[in-house]
Amino acid sequence: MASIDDEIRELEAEIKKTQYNKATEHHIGRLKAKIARLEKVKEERSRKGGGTGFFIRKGIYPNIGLLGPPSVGKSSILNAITNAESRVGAYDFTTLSIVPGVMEHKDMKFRILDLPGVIEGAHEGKGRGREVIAVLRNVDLIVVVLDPFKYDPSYILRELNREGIRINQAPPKMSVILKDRGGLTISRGGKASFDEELFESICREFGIINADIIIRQPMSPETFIDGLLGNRVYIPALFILNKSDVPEFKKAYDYLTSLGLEPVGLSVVERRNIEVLKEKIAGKVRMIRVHLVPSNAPEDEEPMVIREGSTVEDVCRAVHTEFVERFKFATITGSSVRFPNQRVGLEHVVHDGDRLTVFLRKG
Ligand SMILES: Nc1nc2c(ncn2[C@@H]2O[C@H](COP(=O)(O)OP(=O)(O)O)[C@@H](O)[C@H]2O)c(=O)[nH]1
Ligand SMILES: [Mg+2]
Repeated sequence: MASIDDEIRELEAEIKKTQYNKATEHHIGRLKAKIARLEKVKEERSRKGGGTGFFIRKGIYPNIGLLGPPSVGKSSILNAITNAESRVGAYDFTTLSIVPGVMEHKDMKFRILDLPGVIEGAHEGKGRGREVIAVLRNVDLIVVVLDPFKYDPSYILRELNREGIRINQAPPKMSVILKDRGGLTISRGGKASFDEELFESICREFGIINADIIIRQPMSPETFIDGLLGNRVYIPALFILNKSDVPEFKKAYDYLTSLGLEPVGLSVVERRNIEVLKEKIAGKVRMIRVHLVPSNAPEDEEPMVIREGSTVEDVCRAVHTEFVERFKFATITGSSVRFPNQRVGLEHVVHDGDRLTVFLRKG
């Protein structure tokens, strides 16, 4: 019996040999839907098998993953932008060695993750690439590191894509309501434009026969499939071209620029553009400010600058683990709650400008 990978490879080969034109557009769209469905089956199976098991606790610092081929300078970059004491054995990724470090910039802190190099063919199980890429599903920014000797980003972009990671892209503007009966309607809202017949056959490919779907933007079949599957993650990315001190740099830089990737040129050995890199990283991550207000003193201190999406638990843990262990409840005044001093639990997600007071059990 052909494995799922074989089937996917066959479908991909068929897409490759089919000329793209008006007449074959539908055929290609359906082949892509078939591939997406097989990828989904594969993913569900591997999840049942326990998955890869690497997992990043999100915390209050944004997580930044350094991704790239081996020996382009990822570890050198980690050393250049983080302080040495922040890199010592911070946490345990057991078999996959990921070295974390903390980068400070202005009043913000970022957790930088130096990941093992990814080689071509990772998705088919070469190296530990698949696991490395899977870790990236949980980061706040992907920094793709290349150098003038390995500057072709295409396989890395392909690996990200196959793991369901969409970079520098917004989630599709569409909604899907599944129903028990009534058939399929795909309607337009706002600036929508799409191929209705093709989208219907993509739905059939996924077994969706009763649903109301509303599309609110001009949409390609790929984006439509992403929206139907709903398990894609949308993460910003930054492209670095390291080793600007070597003569081969310019050609590689021009090439990446021609792809529209806006690379940041860098030389770690000559310490060129290190501050620019920090600035760019900080600029790509969404941060919020939260004020911790002690219950017995109304005036607030310097706000904490933390990653968007942090919870009360993340904030408490950052102050002291006791704050989590002895946590009774917290009160918040701000946009994350409906009324001032509303009581919230550890799982509550805080917003920019929130004023937070934590109440602890007597220890
Ligand atoms: N010429 C040049 N070499 C560099 C630069 N940064 C790192 N290297 C060298 O590239 C090699 C690989 O670096 P490393 O940080 O271990 O790469 P990693 O495998 O991506 O972590 C080492 O020999 C570094 O000294 C740079 O800016 N310029
Ligand atoms: Mg390294």
